[in-house]
Amino acid sequence: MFKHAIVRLPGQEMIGGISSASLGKPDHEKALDQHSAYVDALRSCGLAVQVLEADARFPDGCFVEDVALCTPVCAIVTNPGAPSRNGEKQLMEPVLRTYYEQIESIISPGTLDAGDVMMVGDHYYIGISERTNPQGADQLIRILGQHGMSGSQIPLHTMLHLKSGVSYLENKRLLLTGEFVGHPALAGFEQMVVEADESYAANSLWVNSRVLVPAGFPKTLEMIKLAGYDTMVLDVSEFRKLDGGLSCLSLRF
Ligand code: CIR
Repeated sequence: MFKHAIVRLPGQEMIGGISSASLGKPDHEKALDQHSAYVDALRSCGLAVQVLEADARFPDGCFVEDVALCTPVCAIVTNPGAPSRNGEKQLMEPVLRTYYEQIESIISPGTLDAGDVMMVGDHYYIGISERTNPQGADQLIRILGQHGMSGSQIPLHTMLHLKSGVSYLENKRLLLTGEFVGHPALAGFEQMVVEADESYAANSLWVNSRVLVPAGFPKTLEMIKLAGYDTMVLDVSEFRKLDGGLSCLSLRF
């Protein structure tokens, strides 16, 4: 169960965030409303949510998930792979120190975005992507090993981040799409396949027995409900315009 979450408000500068989505520029006012509903949803799942202020230097700063991996025993500050985002790690480290005694770091030439890291109990799957290189993943696996946890690598071919296409819904179940369907590294799980026309909804988020699902994906929502989960639908359209989704908007631990 998660007790805490950290989020960062989207600033006006988000309109200059990195995007490959071709969905237009995000509307900042709308993004603030969606973010506020997201924070309320996390609180309704029992989390104490710390809301950080936006920092004008970082248009993508609201996607806090990428800058740290928060495990039950230590936090690992990442070394984000996009140059415009790399400095976000310096903002997060002092915040993490208020929760964790043990803080580790990924260092250059290793790069790692924690959107590429999926926690399954004490094992962590690490996507090798445009943002996360093998050195970064190796460092993370070494750090996890030092703290009694483990990790393994999954090379990505089309997805931005590992969790853009696969989410762990606990109970040995994965919600996945595209290149992850039938992937041998994920063979030990029950696979709930998200259809290609709803692939964005593969980034749904398990939080303390509830699953947060992005608005606009009825087939995926129905599948998650049918599997017995309590669901909550949230509109994150403005973050989708920047390739972000439900998981990217918080650190949960
Ligand atoms: C980026 O390209 O870094 C941001 N525009 C979106 C980050 C989304 N984060 C995630 O999937 N974990």
